[in-house]
Amino acid sequence: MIQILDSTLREGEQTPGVTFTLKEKLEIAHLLDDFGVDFIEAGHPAVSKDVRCAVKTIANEGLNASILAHSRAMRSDIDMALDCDVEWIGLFISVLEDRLKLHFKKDLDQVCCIVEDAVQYAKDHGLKVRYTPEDTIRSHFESVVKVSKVALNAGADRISVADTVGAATPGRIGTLIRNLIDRTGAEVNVHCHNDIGLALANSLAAYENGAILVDVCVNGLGERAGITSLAELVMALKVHYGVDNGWKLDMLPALSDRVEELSGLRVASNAPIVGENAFAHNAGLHVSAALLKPSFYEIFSAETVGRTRRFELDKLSGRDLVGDVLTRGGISLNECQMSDLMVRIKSREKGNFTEEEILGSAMGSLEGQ
Ligand code: HCA
Ligand code: CU
Repeated sequence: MIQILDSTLREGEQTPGVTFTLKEKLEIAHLLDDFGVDFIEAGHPAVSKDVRCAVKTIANEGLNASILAHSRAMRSDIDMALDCDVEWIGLFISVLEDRLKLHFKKDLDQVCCIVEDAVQYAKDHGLKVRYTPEDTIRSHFESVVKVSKVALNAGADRISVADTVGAATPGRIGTLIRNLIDRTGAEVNVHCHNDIGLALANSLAAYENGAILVDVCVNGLGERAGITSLAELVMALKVHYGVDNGWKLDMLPALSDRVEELSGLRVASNAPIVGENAFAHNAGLHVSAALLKPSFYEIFSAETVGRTRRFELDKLSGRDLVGDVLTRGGISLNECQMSDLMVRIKSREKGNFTEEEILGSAMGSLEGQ
C-alpha cells in the first residue's frame, strides 16, 4: 500500500513568492480530492487567521481525502488545529544536535518530554497524529529512534521521515527507513526536499523500504527547490511499480496548469509529464519511429495523462513528418518538389516552422511547376 499526502497548501505556500487565497485553496483542495490523493495537508493554523480559516473550511468540505494540519509540538498550536476540525495533525520538532543546542537550548530528553506531552495532548483531544523529527536525515539515528519511540508510546499513529534540506541519497534514506521500521515498528511516512534534484529518487527508495506514504506538492512546490512533484511520483509508481490507486491521471495537466496560474511559478517546458515538451518529438529519426509506434520514444503514452504528442518542425525534421503534414494538408508533391522542400527546411539554421509555413512553402513548389 502507498498513500499520497499533498502539501501544496502548506509546504507549497512556503515557496518564496507564493500565497493562495481561501478561494484558491478550496479550488486546489477539490482538484486534489478529485484526482485521488489520500491526504491534504491544508496548512499550519498558527501561521495566521486566514490560514486557520482555510484549514477549517477545507476540513469541513466533506472531501474524501483526510485533512491534516501542520503544527509545532506545542499545546497552543494544537488548540488552533483542534479549532479547525481536522482529523489529523502533523507535529514536528527537530532532534538535530545543533538545533537542540543552539536554537532550542534543550537536551534530547527535554525535547522527548515536549514530544510526549504534545502527542498525548493531541491524542486526548481525538486527533490522529503523525510526528516528524524534522531534518531526520541529518539527525543522529539513535536520537530519531528514541524520540520516535516516545511519540509512539504517547499514541502517535505515524512517524514521518523528513529530508528537510534534500541531504539524502536513495541508499541512505532507504536504509534509514528500513532500520527505523525495524527498531520501532512504526508506520513511516516520508517528506523529501529537492535541493540536489533527488526528491523523487529518495521518495521511491523510501517506498521500496517500507514507507507507506509520500508527501508531494503539485509542480514540486515548496521551500527553496521544493519537494517531490505529485505528477512525477504518481507516474513513477505506476510505471515502475505497477501501482494504481485509481488516481485520475488525466487530471495531472489541469492540476499543474491551475497551480501554475495560481502560484505564478512557471513550470519548465522540459518538466516531466506536465511540461510543454514532455511529449514533443523533434529529431527526424525519433519522429518517424514515434509516428509508427509512440512507445519507441515515450515511456508511457501521452494519452495516459490526457495529453497529446507534438512533433516539432525544424531543420532536424525528416521526410516522414513533412510528408505527414502534407498529407493532412491535402498536398501531394513529386520526388523533386519534396527534395526542394526538404532543402528549404534544412537550410533554416535557427528557429522552427509552423505547419502552415510548410504547407505554404509546398504550395509554392506546386505553383512553380
Ligand atoms: C517545515 C519543515 C518541514 C516539516 C515537515 C513535517 C520539513 O517547513 O516546517 O512536519 O512533516 O521539510 O522538515 O516541511
Ligand atoms: Cu518540508
